[in-house]
Amino acid sequence: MAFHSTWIVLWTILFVFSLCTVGKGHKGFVKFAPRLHSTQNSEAEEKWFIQKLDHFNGQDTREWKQRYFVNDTFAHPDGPVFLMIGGEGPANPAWMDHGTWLTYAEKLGALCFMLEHRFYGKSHPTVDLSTDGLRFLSSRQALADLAHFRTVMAKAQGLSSRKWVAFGGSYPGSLAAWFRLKYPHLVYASAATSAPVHAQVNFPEYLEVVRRSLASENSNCPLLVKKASDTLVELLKDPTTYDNISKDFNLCSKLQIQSERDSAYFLETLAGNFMDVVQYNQDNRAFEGVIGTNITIEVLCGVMADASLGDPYARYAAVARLMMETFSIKCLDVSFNNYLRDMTNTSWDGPAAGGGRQWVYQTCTEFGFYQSTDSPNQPFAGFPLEYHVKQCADFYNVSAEQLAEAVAQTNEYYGGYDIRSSRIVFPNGSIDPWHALGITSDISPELPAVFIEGTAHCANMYPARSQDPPQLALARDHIFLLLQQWLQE
Ligand SMILES: *[C@@H]1O[C@H](CO)[C@@H](O)[C@H](O)[C@H]1NC(C)=O
Ligand SMILES: *[C@@H]1O[C@H](CO)[C@@H](O)[C@H](O)[C@H]1NC(C)=O
Ligand SMILES: *[C@@H]1O[C@H](CO)[C@@H](O)[C@H](O)[C@H]1NC(C)=O
Ligand SMILES: *[C@@H]1O[C@H](CO)[C@@H](O)[C@H](O)[C@H]1NC(C)=O
Ligand SMILES: *[C@@H]1O[C@H](CO)[C@@H](O)[C@H](O)[C@H]1NC(C)=O
Ligand SMILES: CC(=O)N[C@H]1CO[C@H](CO)[C@@H](O)[C@@H]1O
Repeated sequence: MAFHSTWIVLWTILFVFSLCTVGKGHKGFVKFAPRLHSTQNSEAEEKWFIQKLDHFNGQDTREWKQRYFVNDTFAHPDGPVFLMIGGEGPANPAWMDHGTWLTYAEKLGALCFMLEHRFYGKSHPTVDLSTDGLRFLSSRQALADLAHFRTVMAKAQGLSSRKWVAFGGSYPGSLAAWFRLKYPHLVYASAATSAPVHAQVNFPEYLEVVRRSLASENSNCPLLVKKASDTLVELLKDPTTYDNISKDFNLCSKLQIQSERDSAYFLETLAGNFMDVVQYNQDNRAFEGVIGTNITIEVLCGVMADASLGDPYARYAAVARLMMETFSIKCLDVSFNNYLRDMTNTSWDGPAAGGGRQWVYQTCTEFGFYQSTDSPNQPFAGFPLEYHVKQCADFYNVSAEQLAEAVAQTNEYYGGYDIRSSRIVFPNGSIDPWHALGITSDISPELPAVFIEGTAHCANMYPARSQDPPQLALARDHIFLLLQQWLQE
């Protein structure tokens, strides 16, 4: 199977087993991130909640069905209610029988719900993904969905006097914090893991953290990556090298560079190998049906340091081939035009309907978060901010000015780093590139941060295992103690 047709499937399945996924809007990353090998059996049954299409227009009475899951195994009549918030991909039922939140639920006697985010997975508010319909896709509508779900469920099941606690990792981590911020009467406390609460159009810090995380493995590693990337940028200026490049990186068809976006897309795809691996380094994600979890920073930096493979450029190509092998991808499609075609397909069966089209829309209309190469303190090259911003116009007719305005409004609405609330805990991992937009030191005793040295994106949410570093186990305990203490107040 050629990479491209695989990729179409991959877009769709990528998110199936992910909860903690911000960053998968990144295309190169998306191509390699899918690590799904089997469908997990979960006992949790799909349930459906009648939801409003537009919470902010009383005249609009349209409704749709939102998917959710329940686990009442540990529910105690006086216990709290836990609500896991779905994010930018299908809600994965594997979280209904795995994950640290369930160990908390067991100790605290909690009833557990997970609500899928509108426009992702099977929760389809509109007939398709046309840009016109996507105006109902926003974090504000998603929070109002949560509020309505909380209100109706509490009434229907007699849970109004219980303390509700929200959980989420990554973008849903931000939603967990904002749910508590905007609806304090409905949610008593929140655990907002690896939450990028500050919206920012340009996010060059992401690759700076990738650099630091690679260096923490091998101080030479970022330099080798930089040499390789710089060599490739030079080669791209000379079309006579394209045959060789196509062979080295196992491209599906001969490389064609007609515009800057073609080279940007190619370079970003290759950088995506490293971004993906750093973001999820050693996270215990196998229960989600994820494969390739044995590809770590250590493995990639090992390849980059292996002189027997040739110069750094040749080693960089070896990394790309290793990733393709790991994810059973026959060849790499780096055509920007194919990407454009897929991202503008508005069908629910389309190649980007697994979440790519929706999430990039949210970045264009709310968050930015573009992982550009604009910082000098990182090893990659060739995909500047403009390349990302232009996609907002190409995919959704959103201009650079509209994007900047929307991102400013997001911070105005939620407060960014200056969030004012209480009983929200913000765990962060030191090697997770997303921590740069998160809360990394205590705002107040009521808004504590929990620092986890040496862990990646959302590490504390995954199931515990014996080889976890002690600081990760301590962080899980710390979060539990905070929740327990708050619930006793
Ligand atoms: C609820 O979680 C427990 C603990 O992981 C698990 O044994 C049980 O199967 C789960 N129930 C459902 C309905 O998912
Ligand atoms: C392509 O690679 C071959 C050997 O692998 C080398 O001899 C040749 O000079 C390269 N061609 C170009 C245009 O760089
Ligand atoms: C990762 O695991 C797979 C399957 O177990 C194995 O085939 C592959 O060689 C491993 N890769 C590395 C780099 O350890
Ligand atoms: C969108 O994707 C679907 C499913 O892959 C396909 O059948 C359809 O032809 C595509 N639409 C366009 C306009 O390309
Ligand atoms: C794009 O947006 C502008 C206004 O922002 C509007 O005038 C124009 O008609 C839109 N184009 C399309 C194709 O929707
Ligand atoms: C990497 C990082 O930003 N870590 C921070 C997480 O939060 C703690 C506070 O608990 C900070 O001290 C760390 O610097």
